[in-house]
Amino acid sequence: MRIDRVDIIRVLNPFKHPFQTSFTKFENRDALLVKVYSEGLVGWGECKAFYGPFYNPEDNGTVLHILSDIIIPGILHTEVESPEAFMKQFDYIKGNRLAKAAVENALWELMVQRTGKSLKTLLGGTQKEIKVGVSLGIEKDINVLFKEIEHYLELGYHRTKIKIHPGRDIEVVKAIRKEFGDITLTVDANSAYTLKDIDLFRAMDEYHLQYIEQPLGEEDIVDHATLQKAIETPVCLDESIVSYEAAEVAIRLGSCKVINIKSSRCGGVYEGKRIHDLCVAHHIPVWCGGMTELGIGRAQNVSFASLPGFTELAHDVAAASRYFDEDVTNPMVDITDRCTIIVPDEENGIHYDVDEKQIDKMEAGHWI
Ligand code: OSB
Ligand code: MG
Repeated sequence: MRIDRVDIIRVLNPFKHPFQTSFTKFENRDALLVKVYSEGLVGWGECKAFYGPFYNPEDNGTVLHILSDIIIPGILHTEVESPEAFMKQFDYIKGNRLAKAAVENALWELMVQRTGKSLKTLLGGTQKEIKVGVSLGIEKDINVLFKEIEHYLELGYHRTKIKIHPGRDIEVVKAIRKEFGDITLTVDANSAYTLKDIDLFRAMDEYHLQYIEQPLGEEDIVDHATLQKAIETPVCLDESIVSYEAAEVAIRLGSCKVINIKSSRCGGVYEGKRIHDLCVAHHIPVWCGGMTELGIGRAQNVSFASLPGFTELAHDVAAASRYFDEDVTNPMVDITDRCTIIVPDEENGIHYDVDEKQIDKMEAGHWI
């Protein structure tokens, strides 16, 4: 693929309801989109970074630098054979995987257009539809949280995940169990605890959570192994799984029993698939995580989650309307009455076209 031109477009899409986590409160999805022009075709990639480095060490500012000063000059007016070749070319860049993934994702879109095959087919996806779960932010008033849980249970979401932080954890879990009984429930701590809290996590065993997501430090793999050995509930690593190597070490040390793969955090779909394959080989259940994506990233996550290992656990790939009134694809990603999302492929003919009018409306910056 000859790369003729690459644009970076910053868009702002307001959340319907602010999303509160232990690390920040999101009011807008502030995202960089990458538009890659190649031989008459256009491939879009959505960068998953946020406006500040409070979840990933990268943010929109660092991504803009890596893309405009290093990656784009490295590919412009050259031939890039494939996403894999792109990853090999930029292997010398340490970290900065969200930046790499934004372009890598756009290259997959170009491959889809060049071959006429769906991303599902190109990746070796096998599933027709994927199961959807919901991730609920921290609410000050537990009755507001209860209303949210009730709403998504009524819609049929396959798993309820709540965000926790110190002082707002086991009591909330206990109250949810009392109110909603035996629902499929998980908690996400986004690294808000340390091994000093081991007794708290022991006590949580009583509530039979499906898993506890990222209880300890975002760079930690060793303490999570100590924690996992001390509790019954499966630990699910999210932030810590930044690469194939990290996943390999986590599996070897027994740091978790479940992995949340966010392919972009690992450099893109190509790396994400390698991690998926590793987990399948080691019988580690996986699910596809989300970062409140806009439609471009959301649709790619749906295709990624059609890989054969993603069967048991529900994904943080919700309907776009879970977060937004409007989105950058046409149609917006939506759920079925079974609370699944159909994976676009050649057979069903479903695809999510990029809606450039919406992008123009949401545009907050443009770099060529
Ligand atoms: O930890 O999984 C996370 C959102 C932003 C950053 C990190 C996380 C999340 C979510 C929401 O939990 C996932 C989604 O629905 O996209
Ligand atoms: Mg998480």
